[in-house]
Amino acid sequence: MAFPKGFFWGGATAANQFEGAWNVDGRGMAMTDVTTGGSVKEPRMVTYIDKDGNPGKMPSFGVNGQALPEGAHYAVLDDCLYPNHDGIDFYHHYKEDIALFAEMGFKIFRMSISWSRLYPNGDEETPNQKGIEFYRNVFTCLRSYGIEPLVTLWHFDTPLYLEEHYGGWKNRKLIEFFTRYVTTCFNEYKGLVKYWLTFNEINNTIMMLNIFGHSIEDDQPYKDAYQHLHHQFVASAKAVQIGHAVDPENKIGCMICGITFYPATCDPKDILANRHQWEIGLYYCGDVQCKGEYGSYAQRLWKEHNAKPEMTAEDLEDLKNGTVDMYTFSYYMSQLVTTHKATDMVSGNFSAGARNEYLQYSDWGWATDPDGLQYYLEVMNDRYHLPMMVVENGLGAYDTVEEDGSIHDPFRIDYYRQHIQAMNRAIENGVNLIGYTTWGCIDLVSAGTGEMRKRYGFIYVDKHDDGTGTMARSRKDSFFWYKKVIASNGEDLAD
Ligand code: BGP
Repeated sequence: MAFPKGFFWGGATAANQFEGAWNVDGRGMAMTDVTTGGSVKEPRMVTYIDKDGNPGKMPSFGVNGQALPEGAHYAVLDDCLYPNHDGIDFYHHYKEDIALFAEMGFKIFRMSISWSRLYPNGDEETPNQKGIEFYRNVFTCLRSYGIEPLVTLWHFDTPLYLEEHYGGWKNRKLIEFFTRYVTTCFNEYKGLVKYWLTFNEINNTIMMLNIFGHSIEDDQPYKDAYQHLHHQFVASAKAVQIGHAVDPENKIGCMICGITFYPATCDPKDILANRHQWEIGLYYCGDVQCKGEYGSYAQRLWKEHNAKPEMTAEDLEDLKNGTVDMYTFSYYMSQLVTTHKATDMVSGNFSAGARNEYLQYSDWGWATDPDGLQYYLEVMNDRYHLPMMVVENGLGAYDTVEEDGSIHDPFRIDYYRQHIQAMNRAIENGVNLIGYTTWGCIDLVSAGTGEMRKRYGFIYVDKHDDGTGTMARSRKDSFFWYKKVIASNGEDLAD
């Protein structure tokens, strides 16, 4: 096998999906705290109190702040269940969980810092010491096992206060607040954390907008998305500069939601549409973060929606000086792009387009496509010439606990085997891949649907969608399998 010595095998999580303790030790709220559970058919709902004091709900569109009805404010309602409130309570189980990761042999563990645990409203001058302490304890615990922390600074969790009172990332002020927050992180965790990611799946804002629902004629969501992204690009570039200044050892990456798009037919119009989908969905963000400037096609994209994102000369300077050290991405599926009317459509959470007859789809409508991972790795390796990490990949599936407590998940093992083989081929073809952190290495709350039963973990957590469960942890068959994979540096993929 081609995996280099020192390859970072591990797993990935996000604060809002697994920490729980949503209102403990001074933590402020994030959007996920006012978002209910859903399913593959039912959207998650964001809850609020309207201007007349009546409770209300609106479908949650993706991960970023959304406009409330005039005069309303976000609120936790008594009769709703909010799965992210408890997550899997990593906050109180971190020692046990990290011991299990160590038992599997993890070299790296991806987690995120909850911004509102450090800055509850987001615009304070000084951080919440209890939040700082919690992450210091977690990082110290990881290090005691020789596990390298890989820390995402923003994983869909802008403090709710900033969403409500500042309008979220459309507002330039957020750059300043984010900069203050990350400066605290880099200073406080100097020597404990070396690997950082700025914004998780930064491209979702524009890619999902383009794939789903919004009428192409309606310019406003696009204008907002481009402005929002520009602010995040500048914030990310500033974070990179600060991170390097605090500790030149820091390696800071971008994080892109990687979907491999294919043209559905050989009609040249489909080939072109597919190319444009890569531009708006994948390159738009990757180019700014890796190359330090907007791609030439950005002018065309903005023009299509009469967008003129406001930016200063200093911003452009910042983008140049804040390019990332590594390209990281999530990979779950490929999708088809076509200009023709497709009759057989995929519908799932966060997946869409025409169905690919050569692929199998998960119960949540995601196409399993390991070749797509190889393709993606090879394209992005050529484009950016940076070290790469696959920082999310996995299969959300139902698990059954047998009477004796065992959990047999051969489908998950098979999925990982195929994707590891695909990474192996990419490395043989020259891709500079340095790490792999599987998504939801321990079961956690789904971002898309808010479900617990969409499970990804090697470690099962006894927590259910109705809020019940003991939170007990147990090892699935895949736990023992992944342990062998890591011990053999990817050589031994047998059952
Ligand atoms: C990515 C997110 C993760 C994670 C994953 C799986 O988009 O970065 O937070 O949740 O997708 O998605 P889901 O939880 O919807 O199955």
